[in-house]
Amino acid sequence: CPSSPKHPTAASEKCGVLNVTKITEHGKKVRKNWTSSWAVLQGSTLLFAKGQGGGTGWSYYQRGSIPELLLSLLANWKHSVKRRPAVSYVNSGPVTAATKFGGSQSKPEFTVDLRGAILEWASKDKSSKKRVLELKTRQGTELLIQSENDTVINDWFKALGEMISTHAWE
Ligand code: I3S
Repeated sequence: CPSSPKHPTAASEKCGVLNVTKITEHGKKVRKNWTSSWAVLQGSTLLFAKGQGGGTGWSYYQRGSIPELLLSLLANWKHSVKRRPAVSYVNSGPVTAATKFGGSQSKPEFTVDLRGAILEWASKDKSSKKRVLELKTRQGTELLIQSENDTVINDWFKALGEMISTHAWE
């Protein structure tokens, strides 16, 4: 999984930027709020990061602005050096997807349990956008996941589908 400058420690099966909105939470319809998020797929968990975009190294990278990317990486590095504890991470507890997910730099906005989830291409009545996946979890959350890029969304469809079938009976 390619790491982003903002999430250099994320080690996972797949990650990248996706547009996402919840449409149902705990079985109840919620208002759409499309946001661009850094998504990480790890095992049976799909995580979305808080605060993607707006001045992150990754957004500079996406825009192709190398000088800004380098400055941002340097700023992030200085920041993480300051915040890094003197003792290393040995015996700091189990390393889970959530703790690996950007470490001290960001917290997951929300996580999705893929066990027993249903994934399909969203019908037109769910969104006017193209390339939209609909993900329904056992917990009664429904998400729409979208990308402007065909390859990106097809790859996510495949990866999520594989994860769901792998963990379906857990
Ligand atoms: O399914 P909807 O309600 O037509 O979804 C659209 C709205 O949520 C809209 O927000 P407001 O109703 O707050 O203006 C969003 O801006 C649109 O993006 C939503 O539709 P799409 O078709 O983009 O998922």
